[in-house]
Amino acid sequence: MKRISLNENWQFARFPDWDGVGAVPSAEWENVTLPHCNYTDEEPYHGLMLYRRTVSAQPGWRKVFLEFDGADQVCRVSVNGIALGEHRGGYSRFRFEVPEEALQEGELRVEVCLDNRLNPAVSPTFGDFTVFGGLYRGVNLILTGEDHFDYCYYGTNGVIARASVAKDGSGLLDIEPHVCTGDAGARIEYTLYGPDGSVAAACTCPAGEAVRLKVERPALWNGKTAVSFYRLRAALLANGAQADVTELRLGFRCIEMDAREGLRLNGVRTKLCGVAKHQDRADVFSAVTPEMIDADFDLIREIGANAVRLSHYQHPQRAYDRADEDGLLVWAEIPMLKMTEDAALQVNALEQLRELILQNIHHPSIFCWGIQNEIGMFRDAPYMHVRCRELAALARALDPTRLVAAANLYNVKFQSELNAISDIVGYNLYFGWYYGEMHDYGKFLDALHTARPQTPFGISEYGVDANPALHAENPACRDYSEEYQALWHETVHPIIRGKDYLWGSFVWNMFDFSSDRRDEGGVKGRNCKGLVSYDRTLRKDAFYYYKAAWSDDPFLHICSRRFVRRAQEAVDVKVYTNQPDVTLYVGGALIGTAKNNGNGTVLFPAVALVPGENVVRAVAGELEDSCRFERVAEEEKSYRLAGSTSGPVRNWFLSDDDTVREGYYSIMDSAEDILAAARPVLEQYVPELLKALESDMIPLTLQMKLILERALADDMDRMKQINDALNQIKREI
Ligand code: GCB
Repeated sequence: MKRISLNENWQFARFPDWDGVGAVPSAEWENVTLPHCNYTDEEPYHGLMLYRRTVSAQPGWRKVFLEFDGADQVCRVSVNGIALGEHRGGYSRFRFEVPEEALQEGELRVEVCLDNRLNPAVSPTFGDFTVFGGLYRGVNLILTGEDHFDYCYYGTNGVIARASVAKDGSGLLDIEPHVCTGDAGARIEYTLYGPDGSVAAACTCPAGEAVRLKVERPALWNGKTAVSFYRLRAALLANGAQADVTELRLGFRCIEMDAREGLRLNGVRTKLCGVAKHQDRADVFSAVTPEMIDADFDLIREIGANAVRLSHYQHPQRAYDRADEDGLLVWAEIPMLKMTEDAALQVNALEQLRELILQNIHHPSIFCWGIQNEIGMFRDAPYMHVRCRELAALARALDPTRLVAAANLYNVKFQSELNAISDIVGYNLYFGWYYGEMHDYGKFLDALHTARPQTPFGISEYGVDANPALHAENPACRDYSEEYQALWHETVHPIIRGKDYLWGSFVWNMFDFSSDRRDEGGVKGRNCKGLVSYDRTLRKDAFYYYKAAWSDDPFLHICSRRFVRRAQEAVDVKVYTNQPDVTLYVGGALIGTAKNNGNGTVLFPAVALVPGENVVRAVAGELEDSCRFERVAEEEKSYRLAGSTSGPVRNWFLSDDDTVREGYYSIMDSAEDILAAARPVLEQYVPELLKALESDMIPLTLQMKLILERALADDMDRMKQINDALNQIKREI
């Protein structure tokens, strides 16, 4: 097999509808190089796109395939006017064979039509991330002879290799080959090379047969402790010659999960200290290069995480490769975020799950396949349970060696079926941001574990937004300040760390990411829960909190360094570090030496500032960090979110006791219950919101109070009127 990049010399145009494909005016064609993403923040395009280029076919070419590493999201391909096929789903690899008659014409006119409009039959149909569109992962040409591995088998290399460790410690490699050959006697020669390059196992078998290779005492892929790789080479022997060769890098390791003790990697208890990531970043959006992916993983290595949730869809191969190399355990998943009753959507979800698993099954880093994220946001209905069981069954059938995972949001009832289908469950928890207080984690997690002691739970997401231009001396919920994010993680992480029954957690999110539906915290189109900025140039303070908790690389970092202009006479100076103590100087004068509190933090309370410039210097042995604060007469307005009513959590206008009337509805009920019992109240007071609720724009399982707080901002009078009206409607007993 030979691969040739086709990334150069494309033309790109938007067009109005499928019938208008041939009618794009020539002035509207733009020359582009792949990977290409057509999205901009100013113009988030959701529509039809066309890419075209020509390729001159060489006389010796026998079998030719077009390879797409991801095309967002419904993609139709034709060559010389002959339709090759359609692929649905923006994140997996797929290939189409170029037909003989096109090859004979000598010139291949390749046309790729893409549609990234919301499509009820293609996942995702909802989500807090942008569906960018485009040929954003490049295109290749694959050339083979007449006999070859089946490169069109769900985008794989035609060799599916499942590695596992048997009870006696030996490594088992179950190989399922898929070939295209006219030779009934074709055979495959398998050679498995060990980490040192020597042959660990080998055999030659009929090409249609599944095979098991055994390695007596394999060197294990052991996460961050050590990674060992094996290389499988499969050579197809057909018609008396070596017809095709394909290779896979893989590893042997054993993952076990226990509801009381969490995860074991190769028999050793390993708590996952993870971060989640989306694929996109500033300027290029989804069209990231391998170098950019590497830079992201360098930051994940720097922070010291041992796991990564590659959310909420299949990522490019480079990401899984890096996770393999860095010893990170990966939660891999399909983009299933809203499960409607549309049967075609389920067909597509199953297809995307099959592609995810078959294309990535050889990566030792992947420990689970995620089948859904927060589908309980909209409802928790029996048809969803049936479909999740179908997805879980497919994952288990394709890959009996891995766990099936699901991520639920906090209001999924503990005894819900949604907690009973997968092997492990993660809760996405946002106490102290969307609801509740940051200290609520402990209570919630213990109650969850007590209610379902048999289910292995982890935290699949937790985090809060921070805009690093915003600052607060007294940080408070939803002020979007860098300080609140840091304080929040400092508070929440030790609670999570202290729960031995949790298999682990993933910070939401390692990086800010694009979400074209958002406009908050002073930044449009972004989710700012990242520990690192969208352009990757800025590590927020919370990044260093985790670095102190997870990394052994000695460092220290003075917090709030962007909070330069200070109106206070004295300020608390906080240093994040993994060193035992830190000495602080301000303007050259020694302030003192203080101890690490065991949570990565050294605090110097009430450090006096002189008017004007104050150079702050923190020292721990050889390590040093410095920044400058400027004492000013008045508070710097730009540090606060425009229009915010300053700091503290928005206070509710009534206590819960005044809101709830025994035996009657109130805003403390779920939107679902209120819609069923008191729709006219919503129609009278909030008709727009009612529309949004009825068109599935807002999760119905959320408490009405939370929804109203967001929808009505500070219009407490209207909220009170609604509550009063609900208080008149009696509950059916
Ligand atoms: C979630 C979702 C994730 C969002 C996140 C948030 O629970 O799973 O996709 O981005 O919350 O920031 O609200």
